Amino acid sequence: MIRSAAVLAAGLATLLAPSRSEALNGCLDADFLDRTGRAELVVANDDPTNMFRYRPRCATVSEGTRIVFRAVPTFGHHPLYGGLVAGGTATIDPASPIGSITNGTETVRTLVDAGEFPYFCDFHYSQGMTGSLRVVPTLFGNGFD
Ligand SMILES: [Cu+2]
Repeated sequence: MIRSAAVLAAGLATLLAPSRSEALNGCLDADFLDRTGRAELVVANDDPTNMFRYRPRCATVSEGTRIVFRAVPTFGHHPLYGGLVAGGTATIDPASPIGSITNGTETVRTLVDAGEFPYFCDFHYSQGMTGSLRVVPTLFGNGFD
């Protein structure tokens, strides 16, 4: 009994732990805010002291969370793309569920599948306007996972 509980715990730890340990878009493991178990998360560059910073920059959410991306003043000023910034080069990931958001002030993306999905502002990524969202499975949720 104890043994099977330990195996289960190890299995859960493996399931919950990100498979990559390197920081994507400057998001170290310790930077990720736990926003699991919520229906919605707002990501916005609404810090009045630094408009080139997403809040939250790095967050962990559950599968199926609605991500509300909000731009100040608009995404025309801060075009957002799903993709990776590494070595000073930004690369759009065409498979990212975040996709591209280049106009308007608000867009919703529902992150259905588990994984890590980095994103960046195409104009200001070199100034640190980058972030990453980790999506983890919903355990004991609707029974369909
Ligand atoms: Cu920007």
